[in-house]
Amino acid sequence: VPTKAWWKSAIVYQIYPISFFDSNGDGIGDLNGIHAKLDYLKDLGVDVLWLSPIYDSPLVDMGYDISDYCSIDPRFGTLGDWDKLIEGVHQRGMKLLMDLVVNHTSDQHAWFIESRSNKENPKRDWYIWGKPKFDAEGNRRPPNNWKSIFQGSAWEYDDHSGEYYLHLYAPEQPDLNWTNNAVRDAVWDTMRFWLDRGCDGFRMDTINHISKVEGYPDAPIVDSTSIYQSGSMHYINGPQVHKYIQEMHKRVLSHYDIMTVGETPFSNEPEAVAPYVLPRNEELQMVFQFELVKIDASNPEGTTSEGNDADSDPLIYKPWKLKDLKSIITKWQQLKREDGFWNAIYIENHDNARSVSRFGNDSPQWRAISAKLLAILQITQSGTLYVYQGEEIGMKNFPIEWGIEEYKDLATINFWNQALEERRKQEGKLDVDMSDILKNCQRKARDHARTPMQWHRGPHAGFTTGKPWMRVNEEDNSWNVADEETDPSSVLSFWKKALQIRKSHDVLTYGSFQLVDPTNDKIFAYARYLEGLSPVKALILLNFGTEEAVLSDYINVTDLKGAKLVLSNYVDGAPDVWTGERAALRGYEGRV
Ligand code: TEU
Ligand code: CA
Repeated sequence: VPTKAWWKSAIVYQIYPISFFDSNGDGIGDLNGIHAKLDYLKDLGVDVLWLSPIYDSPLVDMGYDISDYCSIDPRFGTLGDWDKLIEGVHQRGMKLLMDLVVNHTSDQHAWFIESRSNKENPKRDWYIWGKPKFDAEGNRRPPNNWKSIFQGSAWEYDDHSGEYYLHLYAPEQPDLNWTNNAVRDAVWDTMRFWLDRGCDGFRMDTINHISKVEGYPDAPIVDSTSIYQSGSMHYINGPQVHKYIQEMHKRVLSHYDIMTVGETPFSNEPEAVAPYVLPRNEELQMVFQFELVKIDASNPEGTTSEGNDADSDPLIYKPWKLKDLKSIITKWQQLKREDGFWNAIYIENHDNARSVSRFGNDSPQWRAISAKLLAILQITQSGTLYVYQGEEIGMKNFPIEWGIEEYKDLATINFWNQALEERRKQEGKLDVDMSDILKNCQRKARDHARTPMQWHRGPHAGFTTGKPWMRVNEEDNSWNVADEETDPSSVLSFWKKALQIRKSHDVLTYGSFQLVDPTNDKIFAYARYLEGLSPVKALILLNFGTEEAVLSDYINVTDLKGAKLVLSNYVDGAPDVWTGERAALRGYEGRV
């Protein structure tokens, strides 16, 4: 049985501040807006808030491009507002995590401005600079062939010094050089700044990218249609990464009672992921692995990977199979439990489309029921649970009718522009059909998670009294907090109840996990066990389709008869289906 800890049983709620609540009518969510909703969050059953970045930023990548780690962007508020917020959070017995984005800074950060000012500047080596190469025809080429995760080369040429700098993400997000001791010291200082001010921990952005293979070797050519190739094998879980995180732990983390969660994209190998988390390594408490949220990402042609790494294009849709969802969840639930591995449970965040649209069914008939099914899926897994803003009210993707102009994310816009350019070149005309690309955006774009929170009926769903920075998805219908709060059968009411059930049954957080009826391709069924003086067993049955589905014979239905139904997403929770020979579940029915 895993040891207990406050950060293990905590319910974390991710806030995407710009779209949460606008307190002053400028169309941008802000810190005072979060403060105004603390009672709502407390009432929902949340213990910890994680704020996506609110630091000074040009917002090229919506705050994941930071120009000053120790100040608040004026659009979000002031340091004084932050102090007031943390006080309000602590008064209510909650905690607050900040987003630590230190693989890269903004190109507007003072460190980078100095670094690029000239080759002799002491900060030159704080970033990763490389000399140009020249091809046979004498054309200038970047130092290697790595592709940026946001399209194009991962290197940007700097005219002034005649060198390139590395940016794994956008050109406005230059990568810090972690081999430089002064860089690491500056990061530790930044962390202490927030911890000493009262912050309760960090979510660490792309923390498995911070160490690159020495010499920045070329990536193998896998995609013959492109000059730039995924260099992920040279920077994901790189050679020094554990040394750096252990240093962070020793110098900073170990001095505070805090919570830590690393983001580790494009890495699904237990042998590569577990070391960040295993307590004996003294690094992080848990990580966000990407295997489940990449389940519907396709690969560019010619690659052999399974759609789970940096080679896959997250914007091209590939249908997912329940079989894969079952095996991915089972794999992580069972991973190295005896060694203390601990999971972070999530299916939504600001980088993914809405879960009810991806894993459930967002048609009017099934939306509420399937959103509740996904709540059950999450509250019955072992690990620390993360709920994303709007998930608790069943927010869905915005409609296919919205044109590309409603999409604001640079990843979406780059994806669109690249396809547009290629097609125009290929077809030799400006007016090309982009409907399939728009369809992919409608399913997969990060934008769907970023529309303003829907608070109540009325203009812009109560998010702002001004003009929202991004269009509100559902302006005037009943999918909003106020309506759902008064409706006992709403998705919101269900989440509240479900979170209480998780909190009052340790087996759900700490129990072991056993897949049941493994070959059933309609139902995801599993059992959870907690040993101890009075052992507890929970059985979870989830039907992922609209049709009635039946459990395989070998499940002992008589065994179920003595069981107590603790949670169901159907109002008439305990019908006679259980008295029959075989247990049947109605469309999207879920039971604990
Ligand atoms: O995300 C890391 C990550 O790999 C993402 O690129 C993700 O898979 C991407 O959305 C695919 O399009 C983190 C942040 O969560 C994300 O918002 C940032 O854009 C990114 O880092 C760069 O800081
Ligand atoms: Ca505002």
